[in-house]
Amino acid sequence: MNQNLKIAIQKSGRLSEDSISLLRKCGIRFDNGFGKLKSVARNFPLEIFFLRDDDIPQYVEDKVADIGIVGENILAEEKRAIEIIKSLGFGKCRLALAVPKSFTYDSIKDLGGKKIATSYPKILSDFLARHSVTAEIHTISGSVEIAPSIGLADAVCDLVSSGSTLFSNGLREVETVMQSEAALVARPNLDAPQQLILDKLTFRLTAVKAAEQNKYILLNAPDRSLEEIIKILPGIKSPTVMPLAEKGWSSVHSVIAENDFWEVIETLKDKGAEGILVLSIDQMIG
Ligand code: PRT
Ligand code: ZN
Repeated sequence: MNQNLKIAIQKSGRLSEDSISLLRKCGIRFDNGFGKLKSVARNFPLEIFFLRDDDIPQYVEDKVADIGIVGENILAEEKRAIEIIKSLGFGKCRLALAVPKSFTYDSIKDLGGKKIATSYPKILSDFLARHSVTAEIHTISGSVEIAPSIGLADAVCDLVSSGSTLFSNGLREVETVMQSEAALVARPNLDAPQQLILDKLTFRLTAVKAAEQNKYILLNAPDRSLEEIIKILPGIKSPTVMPLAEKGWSSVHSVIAENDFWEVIETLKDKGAEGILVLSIDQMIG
């Protein structure tokens, strides 16, 4: 019996590179999907299937794959019997409503009776219903942004990341329908061996993700401000403090959150810290 866990990831598109690199950061070695449907990892019981993103939820539900990496936008539209295990922090975008610049838009009520082009008809119709707006939804599978200029629709509901596609098509974003990012999904009730492999994989993913959100910091501090500096750098348990050969100075090692990073550095400098080194962390195990 095949005891591997099967994961479906996007073959070629916006999620491919990040999905592959995330698995690699988890220490899993495999050939990428260039021209291939499937690859077997060399050092972890995982088979990787390279598929179109839209097909991934169905493949997971139908047991062709056990788990997958796919955008939450697709999961929300498809509503398959699969579970979200973990959001992965890449492929971030939003599904948004946009109107031509000439459209006078004050509130969502202005979309009542209008034609809206989208590839996400279910999410959009739920959203409109929640706001008690009735509009005509026109489902198209690609190039949604050109629909208003060719007279196919009055407004669009499409994925946006930088906003430049909307801008260059003369459209203005007016409502956020949903926020999305890539997520790890799984079929419910996996067999015990597959569940065990999934647990190992999520343990590694959690360590990689935690590491990405933190930095390792080393600095020299004058002993007179050591107490204050330690307060700014709580670390995982508490910072490591070691005396330097030069009297009156200590070396402090700690972990800081990527988010507060620059602010923390500035405060540390104000307190007299010197020789500050900041390093990336590969894995962080709680
Ligand atoms: O071939 P396959 O079916 O696998 O790929 P695809 O072409 O359907 O999907 P792909 O690779 O474009 O997107 C895969 C997933 O990436 C989506 O399901 C989202 O979860 C996520 N994602 C993140 C995005 C974007 N950002 C994004 N900006 N998906 C699409 N876009 C498109 C959007 O539709 C619009 O055309 O990019 C354009 C807008 O980008 P900005 O930067 O100009 O705003
Ligand atoms: Zn697709």
